[in-house]
Amino acid sequence: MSDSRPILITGGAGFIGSHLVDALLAQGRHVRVLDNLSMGRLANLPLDNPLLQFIQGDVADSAVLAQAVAGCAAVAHLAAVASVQASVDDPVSTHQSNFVGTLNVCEAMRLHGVKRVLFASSAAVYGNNGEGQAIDENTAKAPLTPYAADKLASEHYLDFYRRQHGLEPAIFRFFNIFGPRQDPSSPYSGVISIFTQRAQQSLPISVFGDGEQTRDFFFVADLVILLMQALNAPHVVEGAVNVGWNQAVSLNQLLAEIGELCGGLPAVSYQAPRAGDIRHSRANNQRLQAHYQLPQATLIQEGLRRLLAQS
Ligand code: NAD
Ligand code: UD2
Repeated sequence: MSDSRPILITGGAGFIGSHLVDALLAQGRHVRVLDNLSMGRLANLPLDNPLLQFIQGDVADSAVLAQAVAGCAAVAHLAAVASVQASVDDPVSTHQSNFVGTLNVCEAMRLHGVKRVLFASSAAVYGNNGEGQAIDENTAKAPLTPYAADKLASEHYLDFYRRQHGLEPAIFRFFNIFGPRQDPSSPYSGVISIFTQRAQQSLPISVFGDGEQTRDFFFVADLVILLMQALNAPHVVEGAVNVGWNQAVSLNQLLAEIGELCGGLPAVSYQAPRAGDIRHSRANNQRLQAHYQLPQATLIQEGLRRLLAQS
């Protein structure tokens, strides 16, 4: 018999969360979204689908969270202030979302006997360590910002609840995720969302540095395949798992691909590098390969093509 208990997705109105909502609904699962709409948008959700329930609320509010978790089969905890810069500017308020929210998820799950939880951690926990090589999960942690410190502390608390209360946390350290619905509105939004939007609107593009810095870009549809596996797997992988392809793509390569797909580029100017910018970031993904069935990689050109087609 199919499971009619909902999956709770915190942050489900956002970029990654809304794609997970779509995938679960497509499988006939009941989905409950808790989002405060600080960044997420109702337009990202198929609100007319009777399998979907939307709750507008804050993960920092333990009472709201307890209600949202009640009766759920599992939780995907994706709600966070995803902007690193916002955490630098306002550590106290982002801590409420990015750490207290996680603790509230753990407590609510303990109270209601819900075991499985996916957690969206970040490559930010490594800071600058491992730069220039593929970073594995044992690389020393160096959280350089409140965002990174909150993600790392969240990981530790999830592990405490695993040992103490039998929670089943599947912790992922995302590298650079991209795809449709990523919000390009802040200067600190994902670089692909900014470059593609500006190329489509013929607005000038700024590259910070010489454009030879590299990132390990991962298409959101591929990520969702992994998250679905983690929700359904009989057992969770203990410890965090990097999510990247172990592939380096430079910003100049990105621009060349975007130019090809858009039939040209607007003016591109090279500015001073951003303070604290990491030069090269690339995931060692052996743990991911060992524990998950990786989909065929959506390579950058194909991912960009799909993103541009949906923008
Ligand atoms: P996003 O901003 O699109 O999604 C986050 C969602 O959480 C938004 O809908 C926002 O409204 C909601 N939210 C924020 N604070 C909340 C609160 N206090 N209560 C309830 N809802 C709240 O960003 P995203 O890229 O989809 O990120 C999803 C998760 O993945 C985040 O935890 C982020 O830190 C993590 N992550 C993303 C990337 C990436 O490359 N996009 C990389 C590493 C980690
Ligand atoms: C990503 C994550 C961040 C954190 C970090 C961990 C996003 C949006 N950010 O930061 O949350 O997890 O990884 O290491 O996913 N750039 C330009 N022009 C622009 C915008 C950006 O040149 O208009 C450059 C930027 O200076 C950087 C690169 O593009 O060199 C990538 O920037 P980003 O903000 O997309 O991602 P990153 O890796 O700095």
